[in-house]
Amino acid sequence: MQSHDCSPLADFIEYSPEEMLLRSSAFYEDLKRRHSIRKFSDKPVAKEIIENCIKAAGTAPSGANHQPWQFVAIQDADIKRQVREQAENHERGFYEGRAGDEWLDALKPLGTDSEKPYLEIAPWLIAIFSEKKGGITKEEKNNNYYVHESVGIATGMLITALHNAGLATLTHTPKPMSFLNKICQRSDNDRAYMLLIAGYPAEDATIPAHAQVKKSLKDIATFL
Ligand code: IYR
Repeated sequence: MQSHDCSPLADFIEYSPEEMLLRSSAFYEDLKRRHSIRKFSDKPVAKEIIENCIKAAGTAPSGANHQPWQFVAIQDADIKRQVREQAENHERGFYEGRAGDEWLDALKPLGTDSEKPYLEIAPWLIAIFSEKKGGITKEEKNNNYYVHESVGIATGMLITALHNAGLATLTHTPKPMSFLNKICQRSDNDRAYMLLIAGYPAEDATIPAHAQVKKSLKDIATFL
């Protein structure tokens, strides 16, 4: 290996094989309770909880450790209203033709439509952006690498952190999403990646039966 500045791995915790078995199984049981919901309560969620979850997401691995992501956490009612208005505008175009029949058929069992009241009701919207140029510091404008992969991993970790904190989430990708740049005051260097809705579920929140069908281990994994 080329010489480079480094330090010993000091915070690795080695569990016994028994503990690992218990931990892996307990984590699966807990993550199994994560469901995307589309009815949120307006019950407030403290900013510090969202900050901690974003910090957790920010520990994700990334290409050359450039951390090519930006999280814009929105709780301001007026900004949420703008997001809803513009997202619904785009979604109407999508549901009224742009999607095409095959896509609309695939969405039928989820019961989605262009109405997105949760964009105003949920306490937090987190707009996730990927950065085209960047670097190890905020100021750099070098090439970023594996941007999609890196931001995807960080987003997955954010969803997991929010679930672990006790919050329900929904991933939302209005198409196109570029309207988020203006609302969130991000430059052309940023590309809107996903909008996460986070909060408490409404009392009448439901999970579509379709979303509860999970492929079995043998259908998603091969052991060689
Ligand atoms: N963005 C639209 C449509 C949509 C697309 C997929 I793929 C989904 O899994 C769910 C919805 C909407 O949010 O309604």
